[in-house]
Amino acid sequence: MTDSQKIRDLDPQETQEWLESIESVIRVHGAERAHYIIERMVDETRRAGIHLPFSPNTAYVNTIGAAREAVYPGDRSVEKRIEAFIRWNAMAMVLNANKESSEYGGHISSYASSATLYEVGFNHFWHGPGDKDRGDMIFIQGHSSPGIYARAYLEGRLSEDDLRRFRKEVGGGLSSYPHPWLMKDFWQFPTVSMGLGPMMAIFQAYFTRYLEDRGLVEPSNRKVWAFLGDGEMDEPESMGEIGLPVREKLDNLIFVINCNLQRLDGPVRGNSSIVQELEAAFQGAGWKVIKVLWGSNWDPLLARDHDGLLRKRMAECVDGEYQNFKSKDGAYVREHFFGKYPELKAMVANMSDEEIWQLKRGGHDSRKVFAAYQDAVNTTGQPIVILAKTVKGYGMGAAGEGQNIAHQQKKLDEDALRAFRDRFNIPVSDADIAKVPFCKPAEDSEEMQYMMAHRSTLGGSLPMRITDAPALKIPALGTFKAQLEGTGERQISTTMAFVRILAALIRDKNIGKHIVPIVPDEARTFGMEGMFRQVGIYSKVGQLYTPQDADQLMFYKEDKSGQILEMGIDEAGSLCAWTAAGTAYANHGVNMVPFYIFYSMFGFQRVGDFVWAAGDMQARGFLIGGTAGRTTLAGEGLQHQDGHGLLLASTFPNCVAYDPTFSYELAVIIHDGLRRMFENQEAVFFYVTCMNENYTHPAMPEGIEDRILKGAYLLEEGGEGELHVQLLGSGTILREVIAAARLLRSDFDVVADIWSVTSFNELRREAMDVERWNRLHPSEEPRTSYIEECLADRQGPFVAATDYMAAVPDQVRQWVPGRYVTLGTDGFGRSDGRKALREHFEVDRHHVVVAALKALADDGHIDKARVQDAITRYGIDASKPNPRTD
Ligand SMILES: Cc1ncc(C[n+]2csc(CCOP(=O)(O)OP(=O)(O)O)c2C)c(N)n1
Ligand SMILES: [Mg+2]
Repeated sequence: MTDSQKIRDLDPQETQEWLESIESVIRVHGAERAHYIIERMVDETRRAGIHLPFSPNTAYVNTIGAAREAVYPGDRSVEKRIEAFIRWNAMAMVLNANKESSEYGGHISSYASSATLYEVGFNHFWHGPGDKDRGDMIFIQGHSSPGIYARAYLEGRLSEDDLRRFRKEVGGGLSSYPHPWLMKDFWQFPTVSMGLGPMMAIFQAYFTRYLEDRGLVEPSNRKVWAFLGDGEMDEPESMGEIGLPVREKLDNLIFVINCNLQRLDGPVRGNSSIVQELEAAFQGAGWKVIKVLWGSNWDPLLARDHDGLLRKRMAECVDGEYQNFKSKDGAYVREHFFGKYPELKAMVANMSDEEIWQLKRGGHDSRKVFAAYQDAVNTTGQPIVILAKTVKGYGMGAAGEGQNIAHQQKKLDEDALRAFRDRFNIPVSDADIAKVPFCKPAEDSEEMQYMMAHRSTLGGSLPMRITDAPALKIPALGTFKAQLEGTGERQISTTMAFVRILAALIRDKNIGKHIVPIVPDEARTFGMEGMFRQVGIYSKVGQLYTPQDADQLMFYKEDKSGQILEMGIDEAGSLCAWTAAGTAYANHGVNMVPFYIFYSMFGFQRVGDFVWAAGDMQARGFLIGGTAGRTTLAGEGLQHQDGHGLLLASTFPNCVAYDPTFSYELAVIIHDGLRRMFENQEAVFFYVTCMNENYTHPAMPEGIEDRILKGAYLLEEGGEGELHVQLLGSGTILREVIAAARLLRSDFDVVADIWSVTSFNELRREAMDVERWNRLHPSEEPRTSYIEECLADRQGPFVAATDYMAAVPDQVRQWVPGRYVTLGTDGFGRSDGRKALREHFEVDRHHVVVAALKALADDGHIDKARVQDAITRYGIDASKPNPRTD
C-alpha cells in the first residue's frame, strides 16, 4: 500500500479537484510539466516545514503505460511459435537426461518463467559478435541454461546429440550451467553461484568504460545485460554494489530481474512484494526502474479503473497470494482477487473464467517486454533495472506452474507433457510423446527463416566466447635488472621490489598501457602512492576538486585517462574489476594485465567464490597477496595475519602460486607470469605473496630461473661434515632457516644444505602429475618428479619451515626421501613483534635447529640429550602453550 492510501481522505471533493487539475495538465502540457508542478508543490510543502516522508515506490502497475508503449516491430505470432519450440526443447533436455538417470538433475521452471524475456532480446536487441564490435554481453541466469541451449539448437549451433549430452560433461557434453571453462567457445560469464552475476556484470560495464576512456577500445554502444533471479537478489553481493553504476553513470548496464516471486523452497516474499522492495532499493540508489508487471490484456481493465480500486487491489495483494492464484484457475482468481471488492467482481463479470486465467503477467507479454527493453537501451546517464513479473514454471500446468515444488521439478508425466504440448502447439504425436523428442521447424519454415534473419541482422549468434586477441610483447627479464642484481647493504621488502617491477612495466613501451594496477584503498599500505601522480587514478569525470595535497610531488590525482583502479574498501569489487580486466582478451579482444594487490588475508578467504568464477572464466592476471604471512605482518593481529592463503590458492586448479623471499625470485616469477599469460595466452592466473619486512637481497645466482619457477632450488651447499640435514624454507622464514643453518654449524657441528622453496604448491602439482603418469604407465620407464630429482641424493633428515600452516610444506611429504619435519604457523594470529611471533609459532631459527636435531636423533645419528641441550641453550620454554590452540 502506498503512503497516500494509508492516509484518510478528509475531503474527497477537494481531492477530486486537485486530481482533475493535474489530469488536465497532463492532457494539455504533458508529463514533464506535470512532474514539474508536483515537484514544486512537494518543495513548497517541505519549505513550510512539513515532513513529507520520501517514498521511492510507484504504483503496482507497468512503468510504461499502454499509451507510451513502443510499437512492436516484429511478427509476434511467428516469434511465439519459435519460443514454443525452444520451451519444448529446453524442457525435453532436462526430462531426457533424467529419464536416463536421476543423477543428472536440471531445471525446467526457471527458463519456463523467463523464455519471453530472452526471446525478445534475441529477436530484437542483442548484438552478436559479427557486428562492428564484439556485441552485447549477456549474463544468463544459470538455471536457465537449457533455454539458451535450445535456441542454439534451433539456430544450428548445437545438434540433437549435443542436447542429449546435457550435463554429461565428462568427455565434452553441454555444461549444467554457464561455465566458460567447460564450453570455451560458448559461455562467457559463469553465473550460477547466486549473487556473483550482478556484481560481475556491474564491473564488466565499468571496465568497458575504462577501456574506452583510456583509448584501448573504440567507444561503442555495447551493453551488459544481466538476467537475475528475484530470490538471487537476497545475496548481499547482488545489491552490495548498486551505488557504483549510478556514480559512474553506467547506461551500458541493464539488469533484468525475473520476478517469478519464487525461489527454491517457496515464495521470495510471501508476505509482501519483492517488486516493490526492489523498486525502492534501486530507485533510491539512482537507477532507472522499469516495472513490467501486467500483460496487454490487463490494459482494458486498467483503462476502466477510474477510482483506482483495481490498482489498490493490485498493490495490496501480497506475493504469496499472487503465486497461489497462478497455481489455481480462473474461477479462483475471480473469487479471491477480484472478489475482494464487489466493484472489481462486477468489472470482470462479463469475462469467462478462461479469459480471467489468460490475464497475463507482464514478463510473458513480448509487447510489454519490448517496450521496457526499448526504453532501457535508449536511456542515458544511468543504469537501468527491469523488474519483470512472471510465473515460475509457466506452461508446466499442474506439474509446476506457481507450485512451491516448481524449482526442483525434473519430471513430467504423460498427461502433463500432453498439456504442455497442446498449450504451445508442438507437433509431437501422442504415440511419440513419452519419448519427449526434440523438435525443430523445417529449415525453410517461416519460423526458421525469421529467426535466422533476425540474428543475422543483429550480427550473428550469441553467447559466443572469442579468444583471438593479439598476444602482448613481453619485455626481456633484463628489464628488472635492479631486482636481479640485489640490493647490497640496502634493506627493502619484496613489496617494494614489486612496486618497482610494476613501475618498470608501466614504463614499457609495448605493454605499459595494458597494465591495470588495482587497489582496495590500500595503495599507501604498499608504498604505491607515487603512482597516483605518475599514472593517475581512473575517474570518469576527471578531478572536480583541488586535491588537498596538490602542492606535493605525489598528489592524489584523479584523471579521465587514469590507469589505476582505486576501488575503495571493496575487495569483492576489486576482484570483479580484476576479473573484467583479466578477461578483456575474450570480451574486448585486447589483452590487459591486471595486478590486484591486497592484504592477503582479505583475498581467497574473503572473496574465494569470485576467484573461482574468475578461474572458470580463465581470467589472466596477477593477484598479489600483500603483507602476507602470519608472523611477517607483525602488528595487525588475528584478523590480518594470513597463514593459509597459499593453501587456499592450491584449491584453484589454474592458480599458480608462489611465496618468494628475494627480489630476483619475484622478478623471475612475474616475468614468467607475463610470458605464460600474455605471450603464450595460457589459461592460468598467478598468486604471488609479497611481504613488508625489510632485509637485504642478494644478486641472482647464475642459471637458476627455471628452478625458481619449478618451485625450489639449492640456495646454499653446506659443505663437508659428518652430520647432515636439508633445510627447506620459503617466504621470509627462509631467512630464519638460513640463520638456523649457521647455528647448526657453529653450535652443533651439523652441516645444512639450504633450499629456497618458492612454491610448495607447484612442487606438489608437478609431482602428482608425474605420479599419475607412472601409475597409468606401469610398464614404461618411470619418470622422476622435480622434487624427487632435487632431493634424491641429499643426505637427510629434511626440515621445512614457512610462515604458513604446516600443511603447506606437508604438501610434498610423499616425495621427500627420508624423515621430514614441517614447521608452520598453525593457530590464530596475534599482534606482536616478528621475533616474538616467530618464537610463539615455533618457526624461528631456534625452533628450526631443535627440529633438525630431533630429526637427527630420531634417525639415530645423535643422542637425544643434544636436542635437550639446544632447548636449554636457546631458552625455549617446553611448557609454553601450544600455538595451534592458544
Ligand atoms: C550461492 C548459491 N546458493 C544457493 C544456490 C542454490 N540455488 C540454485 S537456484 C536457487 C533458487 C533461485 O531462485 P531465483 O533466484 O528466484 O531464480 P528463479 O529460478 O526463481 O528464476 C537456489 C537457492 C546457488 N546456486 N548459489
Ligand atoms: Mg525466482
